[in-house]
This record gives sequence, C-alpha cells and structure tokens, in this order.
Amino acid sequence: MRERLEELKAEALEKVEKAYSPSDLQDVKVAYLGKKGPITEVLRGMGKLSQEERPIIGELANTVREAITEAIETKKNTLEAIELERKLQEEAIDVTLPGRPVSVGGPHLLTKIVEEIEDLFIGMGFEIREGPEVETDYYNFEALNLPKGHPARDMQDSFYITEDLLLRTHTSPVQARTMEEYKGSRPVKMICPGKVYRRDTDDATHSHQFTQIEGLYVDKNVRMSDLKGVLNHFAKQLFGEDREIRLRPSFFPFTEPSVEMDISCKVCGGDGCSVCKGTGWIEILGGGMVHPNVLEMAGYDPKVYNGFAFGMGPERIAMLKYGVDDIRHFYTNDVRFLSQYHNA
Ligand code: 2NL
Repeated sequence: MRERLEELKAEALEKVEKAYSPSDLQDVKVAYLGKKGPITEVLRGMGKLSQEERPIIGELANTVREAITEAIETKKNTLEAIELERKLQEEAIDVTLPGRPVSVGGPHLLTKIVEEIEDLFIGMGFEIREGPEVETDYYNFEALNLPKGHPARDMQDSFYITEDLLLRTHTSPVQARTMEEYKGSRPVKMICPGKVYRRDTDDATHSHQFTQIEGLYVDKNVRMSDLKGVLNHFAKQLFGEDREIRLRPSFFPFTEPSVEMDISCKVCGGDGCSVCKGTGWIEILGGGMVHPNVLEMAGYDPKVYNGFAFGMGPERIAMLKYGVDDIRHFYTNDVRFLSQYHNA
C-alpha cells in the first residue's frame, strides 16, 4: 500500500508538472483526489490493515493528498502568472507613440467674415440687431419706401408665403423695426447681419439665399461725410491700409442721395486688370442718406433727425478678400473648400 501511494504521488506530480492549463490541473485533481480516485480507493481498503499499520498508512495518504493539492495550487499560480504576463505583453500600449490625427472642423469662412465685419462696427459704436427671416410686406417693402406697385416688389423676384408674408429680400426690415422700437426719441446706430432670399437662378455670382449686412446711423446732424468716414475706416481695416475708397452716385429707393462705394484694386494697383475689369476699382457696397419717407414712417421727424444707411454682401466681400471664384462654394460644403480657410 505504501508503494502504491508513493507511486500515485509520483504519477500525479508528474502530471501536474506537465499541465499546460488550469483545465489540465482540474483533470489531475479529479483523477487523483476525487471521490472515485485511487487515493480514496486506497483509504477504503484500510480496513484490511493491521492496527499498527493503519495510522501510518492513513498519515501517508494524507501527506500524499496534501502534496498533490499543494503541487496543483503552486502550478495553478505559476500558470496564472504566465497567462497574466502573456496578456500584458499582448495588450501592451506604447504610450510614447504619437496619437492618430483627429480632423477637427472650424468656423465657416462666411461666419468668420461676418464676425470680422461685426467686430469692426462694434469698434465704431454700432450695436448688432437681428430679426425675423419671414417678414410682412410692410416691414420688407412699405416701410422702406417701396410702395405697392414698385418694380422691386415684383412677385417674380421674391419668395411669397402668403399675400402678406414673404422671405425677407434684405435685412432692412430689422432696421425699420428697430427705429420703430426706439420711437423716434433716441439715436440708432446698428448693423444687422442675416440671411436674405431672392428668386434668382443660382450661378457663380448669384444665390437664391445669401447673407447681407446692413448698417444704419440715425441721429441729429448726420452727414454724408460721416458715412464716408465710417466706410473708409471699415474698408481699410478689412482690406488693408493701402486701399483707397471712392463713392459714386447711384440709386436706391430707401436712400437719397444714394452712393456706391468702390475700393482700389490691389491686383493691378489701379492700372486695370481682369479683377477690376480694367477700371482700377472694385464695387463693394451701396449706401446713402436715409430717405425722409423711411424716417417718417418709422416715427423719426426728418426735419430733426437724419441718417445714413448702407448694405453689403459678405459673400462678395469674402470672395474679393480671399479670391473665391464661385458663390456656390459657400453653400455646397465641400470640405476641400472649407478647410482651406481654417487659418485665414
Ligand atoms: C447693397 C445696397 C443698401 C440700404 C441698403 C437702408 C436701410 C434703411 C434705410 C435706408 Cl432702414 N437704407 N439700407 C441703403 C442703401 C443700400 O444696400 O448693395 N446691398 C447689398
């Protein structure tokens, strides 16, 4: 019996030694220490032993059992340590590797130019006001000296929703609303950026929806020279100190007199080129002295108050400043276009 136990011990320990996985160990445990295992069997046969031998064999059987149990436990720890090491190797992360590049977006070129223009006018004391894109006939046309039957009110040119409601064709209704709100009792000095809509066929220079920034300064003793000074500062800040401006006579129903403003061409320095179409000058905005009818309708006495107003298209300004050749680039969201101006 003694030899049998020693044999079993040696056998079991060898199997433990050769075990490659926790399940191999489990097999050894069941095979040698289980209820139906050989050691249990040996112990069961102890009845046949003599009184003297019994405790000796009993003790030996226990020692063998403990030795096998301990060997399994030790091997299990070793296997687990090896497994952990393998996992750590396999899943190792090299924190010194450079990260994968993440492509981040940025403000749209149009957003940037509008904000730049806003900042310039804030610097000259103008406030920024916004208003509805769906307007009434009154604020979009009537209040701006465009009475019923005026050619600029042609159904063909505007997006009408009902007979009285339309998508605003310019941002001037925001200014008419502001003057009305201030009730003719205090000066107005504002700019209003926003989307406007016209029934146009889209091409390189036209869009049925675009952006406008209009400015209005109403006070006592406002003169055309104030308009010229403000616009001159604006143009030089935006396009560069080396640029000149000039005002030409023009016509708008809501201003009298009306002007258009050009800036000197930077491409040819005034000699004439394809950008300025040989004239040396590039048109950038329109303006003038607010028509007395417009002041009167908004509640400002034109004998006491007067003012200047102007309007510009930020898309056109951005196209001139950055050499964008097609207005549709602003709206088709081609990332190759958009990403070019992230650092502009
Ligand atoms: C242009 C020209 C202009 C105005 C807009 C205006 C507004 C009020 C009263 C008088 Cl409330 N005028 N706005 C005046 C002249 C020209 O815009 O070329 N815009 C893109």
